[in-house]
Amino acid sequence: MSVVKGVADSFFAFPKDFLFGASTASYQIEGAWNVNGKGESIWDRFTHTHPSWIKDSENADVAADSYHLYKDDIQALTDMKVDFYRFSIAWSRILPKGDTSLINKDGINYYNNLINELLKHKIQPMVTMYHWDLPQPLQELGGWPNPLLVDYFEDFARLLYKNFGDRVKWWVTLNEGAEVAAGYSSPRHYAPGVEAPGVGDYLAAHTLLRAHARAYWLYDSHFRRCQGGNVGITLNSAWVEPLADTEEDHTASERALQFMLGWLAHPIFTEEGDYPLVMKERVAHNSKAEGYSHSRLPTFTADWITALRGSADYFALNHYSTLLATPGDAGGVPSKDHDAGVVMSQDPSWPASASSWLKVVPWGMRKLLNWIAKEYGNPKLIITENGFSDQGQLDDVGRINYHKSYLSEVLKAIYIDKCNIIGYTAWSLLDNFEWTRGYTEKFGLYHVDFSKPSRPRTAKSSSKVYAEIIRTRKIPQGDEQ
Ligand code: PNW
Repeated sequence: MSVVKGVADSFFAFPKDFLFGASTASYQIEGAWNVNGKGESIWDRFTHTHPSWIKDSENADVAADSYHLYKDDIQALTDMKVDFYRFSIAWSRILPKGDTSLINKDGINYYNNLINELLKHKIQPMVTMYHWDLPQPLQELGGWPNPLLVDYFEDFARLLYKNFGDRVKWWVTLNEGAEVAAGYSSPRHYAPGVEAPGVGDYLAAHTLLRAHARAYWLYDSHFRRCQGGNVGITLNSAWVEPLADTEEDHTASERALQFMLGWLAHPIFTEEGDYPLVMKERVAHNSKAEGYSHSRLPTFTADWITALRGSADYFALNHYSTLLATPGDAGGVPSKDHDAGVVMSQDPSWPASASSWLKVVPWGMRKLLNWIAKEYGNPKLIITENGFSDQGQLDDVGRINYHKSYLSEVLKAIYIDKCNIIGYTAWSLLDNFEWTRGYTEKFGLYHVDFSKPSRPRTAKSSSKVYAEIIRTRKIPQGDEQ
């Protein structure tokens, strides 16, 4: 094994056309929450109404102020010579009411300026259409559980293709639908904080999937021929390892992966389409036992199963950490966790980060990439997020070791396992607002001084190592001290 590791690390360079990028999301960095016509989003509402639900009672009203400082961000990207920059569009900056009755010219200008400045520096834009900041007026209609949002999202996507599609060749419709859906499951975790576990989350995901498919086929039928880009969807998953090497634990880990990743991936990336069979069976069974007249998991019509199948040009994956699985009672009744029936844990010997959920388990990356390749026919795949949190120190050895060790597993997946991986994105370019953890956990390759009104950016050691990896297409050897 150590021979294989040595070979992979020192002799294998990333393929010539492999893409390296860095990622951010609008609410986490932009600030300017109510500036120049921007409407309110569910995260503005959530942080303003429930400061106590955020670890440091903070919000992202200003954040890294990238709305005003985007040129500094692009300078950082240029210094690292990344191939692309993944950022997201604040829906409510462009459509303050969520619908097309009001188009905010300033919002269009902001993203035009950002895209043009990137291209000037030879950095490709990768645009996430939706990274969690739903316009509040659409939440007043019920938010994602309301199937009408399929139409609203399609209108939003059309506006983006029309305004930016001449220059944007990489689109991500939605970031982490499973986490978006969690906003309709438990009150304190994610906006909008609707408490309807095992019901609201399934309904939200059902709309999210159909909204994604609409945006995909809209591109395919009206824009692809002229614009020639790629449309995908970012899905997130931990790797789930059996707690013990027993048949039950193997079955539990497989089931956990289906409930976590298969939930949104199976309808899009398998030949048969639809939700994973194990999900349909278990949710139907539990729903019946709980006295529901229907399964809490909604049903797709045959037309929707067809529309969802194949609705992605590439697989976009966010991956950070690994969990251990054994069968058992989890979650309240009803809930998705209870439906999955898997008790999850982490090995206390795994190195920690500043985030309780994020343990450093590089081999989980390779196992997950292999699971995806096997389950979904080895799709073209871009890792759209992978990263490490600490307290924000400039000499961030933990982050350097994290990226080096995870990237070396990516190399093994490419060369030894023949997984079709074409790109990697570090989360994140900048220290930013880490949702309900506020500013207490830092993921940036660049430090941001949030105590200063000018929000200065400073390169951390990791940004220099990442630049070196990008320049040489190789992982430098040896552990950081
Ligand atoms: C991602 N998990 O969310 C998000 O896309 C980013 O906005 C966020 O800042 C980043 O990860 C770091 O937290 C995740 O439970 C949500 O494993 C949940 C998990 C992982 C990532």
